[in-house]
Parts: sequence; C-alpha cells; structure tokens
Amino acid sequence: MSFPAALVDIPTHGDVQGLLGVLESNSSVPFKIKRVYFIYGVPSGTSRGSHGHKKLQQLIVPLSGSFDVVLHDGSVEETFSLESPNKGLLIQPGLWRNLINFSNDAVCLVLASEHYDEIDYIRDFDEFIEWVASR
Ligand code: T46
Repeated sequence: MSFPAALVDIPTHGDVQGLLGVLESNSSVPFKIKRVYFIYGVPSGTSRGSHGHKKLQQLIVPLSGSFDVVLHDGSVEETFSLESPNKGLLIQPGLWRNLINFSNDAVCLVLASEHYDEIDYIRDFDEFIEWVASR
C-alpha cells in the first residue's frame, strides 16, 4: 500500500493581476469540508501537532512561508516540505503528525473532514502504534 498522504496541486488561476487558488469540497478537496482553521505566529524552533488522528482527513496548505509536516503511519515516517500555496498536503486518516521548521511568516491553512472532536485524537505515540496494530 502506498503512503497515505501526498502533495497535491491546488487549481490556481493566474493573470497579470496575480494568482487565485481554489479549494472546493468534493472537487479540489476530495472530502466534504466541515472545518477550517489556520496556524500562524509559530515561534522559531517550536513544533506543533504530536498526535495521531483516527478518522480525520485534512488538506494542509502553506498560505505563506514554509514548514515541514512529518507523518508516521505506524511503520514508515515521511517528511513533506510545504512552501508554495499552489501545493497542499492531503492527509488520510490514521497518521501521526508533527509540524516543524516554521518560517517566521508561515501561515498554515487546514481544511478538515470532521468537526473538532477530542475523541479522534491519539496523543501518546505508543498508544498510536498499538491502535495501528489493532486495526
Ligand atoms: C492537526 C494540526 C495540523 C479548537 O478548539 N478547535 C479546533 O478545531 C482545533 C484544531 C483546535 N482547537 C483548540 C484545542 C487547543 O486548545 O486549539 C488549541 C490548540 O490545538 P492543538 O494543540 O490541537 O493544535 P496543533 O497545532 O497541535 O494541532 C492542530 C490540530 O489539532 C490537529 O488536528 O492535525 O493542527
């Protein structure tokens, strides 16, 4: 099975007036968008995340600046560098994530397939590994 996350192109319309990226439910975003949040002002050297999600699908878009997303599926770890608003990271359910190396100007937009629900989080890595093994 291939790794359950990938960089995807965001449809973008450009002309002499600049660029316009489009994110649409069940189209450029392959799920119904139930929640949108954004992360910014992350102090240099600070990481975010450090948890797994059971059901949640997400599309992460670097609206400004850059950062890395480190994902773990229980056996393989992959790092994705996000640095352009025309490329997002599509994350399937069942992945542990850490967001690191934020530039000062980074703005991280997240589109999510579910409303906020603490029940979907696994916040201990050993517990995450056990959950993956039990699936
Ligand atoms: C993820 C990464 C990329 C809410 O009240 N509603 C929300 O929708 C979210 C996402 C968070 N919160 C509250 C919960 C905490 O009190 O905001 C606070 C910070 O949340 P958290 O520590 O979970 O933030 P991150 O950046 O570590 O993780 C977030 C998402 O929670 C997570 O799903 O994948 O961004």
